[in-house]
Amino acid sequence: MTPFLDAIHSPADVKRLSLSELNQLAEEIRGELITVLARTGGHLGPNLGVVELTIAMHYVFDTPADHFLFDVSHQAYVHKLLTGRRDRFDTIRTPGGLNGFMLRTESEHDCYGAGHAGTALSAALGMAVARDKLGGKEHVVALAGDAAFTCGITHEALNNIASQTKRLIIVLNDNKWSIDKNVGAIASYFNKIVISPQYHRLHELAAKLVEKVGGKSAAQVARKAEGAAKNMLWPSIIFEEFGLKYYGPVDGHDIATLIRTFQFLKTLERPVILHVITQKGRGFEPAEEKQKKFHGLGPYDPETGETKPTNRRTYSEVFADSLSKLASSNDRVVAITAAMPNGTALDRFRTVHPDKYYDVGIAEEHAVLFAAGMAAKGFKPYLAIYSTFLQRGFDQIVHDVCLQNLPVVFCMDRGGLSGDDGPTHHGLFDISYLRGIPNIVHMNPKDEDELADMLYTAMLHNGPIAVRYPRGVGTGVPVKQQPVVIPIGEAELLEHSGRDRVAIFSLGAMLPLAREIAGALAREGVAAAVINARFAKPLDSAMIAQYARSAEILLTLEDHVLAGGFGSAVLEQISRLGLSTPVVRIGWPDQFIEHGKVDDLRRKYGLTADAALAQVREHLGITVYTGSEL
Ligand SMILES: Cc1ncc(C[n+]2csc(CCOP(=O)(O)OP(=O)(O)O)c2C)c(N)n1
Repeated sequence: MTPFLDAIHSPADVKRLSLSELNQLAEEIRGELITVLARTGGHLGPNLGVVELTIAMHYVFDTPADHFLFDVSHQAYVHKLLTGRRDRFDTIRTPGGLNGFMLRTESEHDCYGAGHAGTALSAALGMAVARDKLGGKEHVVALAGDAAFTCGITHEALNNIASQTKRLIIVLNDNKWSIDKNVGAIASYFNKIVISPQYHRLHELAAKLVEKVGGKSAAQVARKAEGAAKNMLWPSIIFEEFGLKYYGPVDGHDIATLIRTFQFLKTLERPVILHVITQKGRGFEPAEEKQKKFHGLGPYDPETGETKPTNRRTYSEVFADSLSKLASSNDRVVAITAAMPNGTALDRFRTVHPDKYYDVGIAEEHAVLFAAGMAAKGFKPYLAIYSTFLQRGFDQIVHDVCLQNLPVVFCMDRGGLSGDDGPTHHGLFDISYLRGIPNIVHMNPKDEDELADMLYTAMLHNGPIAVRYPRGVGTGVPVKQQPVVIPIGEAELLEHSGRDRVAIFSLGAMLPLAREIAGALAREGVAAAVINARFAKPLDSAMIAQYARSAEILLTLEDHVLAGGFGSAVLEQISRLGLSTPVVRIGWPDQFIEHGKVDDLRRKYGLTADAALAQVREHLGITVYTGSEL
């Protein structure tokens, strides 16, 4: 039974509720999050932590006139529930359903989309300055987690805010957690504030105030508390040095305090930061106990929080275990993550080699430079960053690693379509953005065993090198005890007949699709060679030349955008050879791909055997009779 949540069709409905009803609403939202996400998966812990905070924000401010920007926006589910999307909430992260992040096209209440960390403050400042220029009165509120303050851009924004606007509200949602424990000096600093004796004194004052006005409506509380709020809150220094007024820390689960605080902050004519303390996973015991697991996960049991165990190792796990072995035999091998020990599986490496493991925070640019520095001193840094997040380190890859030809290994997890997370997380651009840079090598393993070989190859390679592997489990092939070196730029010829009319160049984990296509062609009497291309750079020029001369058509397969991708590289090579062999390229089109199930999206966008076969047959002039023509 969710009577209060059922009655919320827009933020205006939130404003009609009394304090006790708002608290009841919070409980109903918690129940909704726990039951719906048990089926769909999603960011349960972060959202359970911001239930009261989001309710209070919608109670005090008026979106869409006022603007809320959520950093990463993985914690915006409550916002979605309060802004007219409750009826579709059970579709979240499912094909055709609500996106798991803020999306400008999804609602007028989503003024700014996100999925990557550290963007909220800068974008909010831009909106505030635009408002000031246009003479607007609306409020701009940016909510960012404590880990977002490990991002360089957050600090670049802080440096800029006070000189640009007088009205901007920043909410620091401090739950001590990134996905793993938050790391670094900023995390320790926030912790110092929270455990200071003043903080406890402030909380006693806050509690007394609530007691005094108990029984009155939240609106009355807010008005009465306006003056008192000033005394309740305690200034701290670091943000003040940036010219922002600091308030807090306040209890992020106390709706009354949050409401009166926002009412007060709203009246100020200066940029402010409110430090709010929340508990990640609040109200669901398994999530309170295992913050890391419940940050973001697939379906689970809504009673126990149990998830189905997988019996195969993921690519990430094979990566981490293989790297652990390499580090055991080589003192120079170190592993670096930008706040993703869990997602990249480097937490397994950390257990074996704590002294060779570095978590630098959500700071990808810094991570690349940090790796460059270590490489310049003779170390072999393996930098594990999702393909999509490495986009942020582009200049550092060009200017620092590749220009200086430093032996950094870029381990790009989630290379390819990421599925449920959607366009902010698909790793579909790294071949395009890397292959134009001199000195770099770009490798793509066909399976887990080849991933181990490539990591070994990278260890022996004296220059920048990248290896890209997909999300999730692989084919389940056994990984050899001792990896072997793969000659740089050498493709692997897997199936051939000497009379192949088609040559299928398959990149990475597209190999099963290549074999399926070859099998279908064989049944139609067309011989096809299957080549595991392995390298997007350097290409195996000899293999391409051989088949461009002997076959009637080349087919390239990649889990990457076609523009500037592997197939494009093959075309360039054929052009260099002065040949005109047709190349059918299968990959993602020139548009952002929505969230959904990988297989569904592959069908929709033509990354299937049928779609490839149709194009190949057309080139070969083959007509397939299905019987329906008769
Ligand atoms: C550039 C970038 N790197 C890494 C991530 C992966 N990531 C998603 S949420 C998150 C932690 C966010 O922590 P915090 O901002 O404190 O919010 P919380 O989940 O604790 O509420 C990370 C590292 C990302 N979204 N963007």
